[in-house]
Amino acid sequence: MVLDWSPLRKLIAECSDILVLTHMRPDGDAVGSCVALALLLQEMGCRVKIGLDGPCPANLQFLQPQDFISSVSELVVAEASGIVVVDTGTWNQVGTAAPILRTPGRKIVVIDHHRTQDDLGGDRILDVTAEAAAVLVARFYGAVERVPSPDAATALFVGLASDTGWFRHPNCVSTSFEMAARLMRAGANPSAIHEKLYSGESLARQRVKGHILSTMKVLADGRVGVFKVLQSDLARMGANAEEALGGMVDLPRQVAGVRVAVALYEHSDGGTRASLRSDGTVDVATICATHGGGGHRPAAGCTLSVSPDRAEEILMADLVSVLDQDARVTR
Ligand SMILES: [Mn+2]
Repeated sequence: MVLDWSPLRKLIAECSDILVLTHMRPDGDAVGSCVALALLLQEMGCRVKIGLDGPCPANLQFLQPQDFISSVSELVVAEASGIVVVDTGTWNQVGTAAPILRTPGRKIVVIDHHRTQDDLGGDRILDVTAEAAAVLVARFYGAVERVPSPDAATALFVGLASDTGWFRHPNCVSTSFEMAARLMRAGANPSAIHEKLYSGESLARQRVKGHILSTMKVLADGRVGVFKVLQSDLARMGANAEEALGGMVDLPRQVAGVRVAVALYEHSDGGTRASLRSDGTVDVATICATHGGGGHRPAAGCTLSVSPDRAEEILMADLVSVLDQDARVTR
């Protein structure tokens, strides 16, 4: 898909101070894309800050340079005349950055690959076929004829590898490997990156994994794997929600026959954060959209203001209806 980069070029030309924002609970693609874009904008002569909703996850802090990154609440926002939002395009994902986006007089550009989009008040550079936001940032490097520095190549690789599940999810395409090869030539070291991202896991995280594996259920004739993590579980295991839960939703899909994985996390306010993954045949984004969430066909999420037990009933009803319809069509 050919993208028109002119809104971003215009923003760079007009704004000397740029703020880069992304979604809440930032993952590898969010932080990697932000860092790679910030490095490029700096190279192009802009002053840049990255604003995260909350702290940068510990395993992504190696992406540095840390002085780019602050939490949104600490930012002196008045200085930034331009804002680039990366890896999301919806109000419910920008978290504490929403008031900044609503402040009049800012130029805003959204760079995203999610299907669910709101009007954030600016221009949108969107490619829903891209496997990661990092793919789009890498294409912008190409559009301005610059090669990523080793730090930027590392950040882009983290984004690409994170959103493709290290090149094994259905969104991984031949050009994902071509991009990976280019990034390696530019200085990214996959083996070192994998080590930094995934080794050094806390004991609490291993305990959460053990809890999930020993309590998950397989429902709907073996087609859906579900697990729940309650606040009391986290307290018992000494685990912090942000760091202990990332990536766990993939676990039920490792069971033979499971086409959809559902992870249900109890919020401290009693509501439930649901994260869904499918093998690509089931469109979980549409299901999540009916509950105010969204995402991609094989990976989406939503928040329900009910208990995890009730959320399970609601989502299972949705999924069984889609899976049964699907079974009738293919039969
Ligand atoms: Mn992404």
